[in-house]
Amino acid sequence: MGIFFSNLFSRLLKKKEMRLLMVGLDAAGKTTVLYKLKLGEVVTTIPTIGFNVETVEYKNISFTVWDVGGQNLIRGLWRHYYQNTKGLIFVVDSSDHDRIETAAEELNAMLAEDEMRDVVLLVLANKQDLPKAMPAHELTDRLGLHAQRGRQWFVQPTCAVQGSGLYEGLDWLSNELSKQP
Ligand code: G3D
Ligand code: MG
Repeated sequence: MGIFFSNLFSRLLKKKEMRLLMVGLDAAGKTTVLYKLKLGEVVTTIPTIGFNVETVEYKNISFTVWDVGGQNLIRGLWRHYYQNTKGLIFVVDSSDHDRIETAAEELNAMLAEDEMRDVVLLVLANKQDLPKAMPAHELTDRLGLHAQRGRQWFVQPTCAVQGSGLYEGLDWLSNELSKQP
């Protein structure tokens, strides 16, 4: 799996630096995705209480990962990570009907930030293996993605524990980012 993803990102290695953020509610599957990619050592840091950041550096590409949801007080601290972000990966637990609205609010609040204006959005519709998983088209609706005019976005169904869909999603993202000047 590691080599698979390394090859995938080779297009982006021509760029000077590439910062990708991966966020989503807790238990969406972000850490699982990060480990599945096997790009390198996952480093966990806690910049402040309750704000846990995982990072993986792969050549000139950095992945920065944290949980969003219900932490209005620390939202301001996230801005530090927005700078130079080219791609946002939003991971959602497709089977979590109770929290899909919260997920939508968090996603839209982040996309409304000035620094995120030109960011390309990949949504990983994770946990598709679970019986009550919402399909991609329903998540697209519930997340309000059609209102994202002028932004490149894509919803990829995934099952992070099996690794399925991750390649396809990241291939799309890498392709979009390599088109950018
Ligand atoms: P987070 O980093 O977004 O908080 P994690 O989420 O990666 O820690 O995943 C939370 C739980 O969801 C984990 O279960 C993990 O194994 C599970 N999970 C992740 N992706 C999938 C998936 O695609 N399908 C299913 N069925 N489960 C998934 P545990 O039991 O370890 O808490
Ligand atoms: Mg995690």
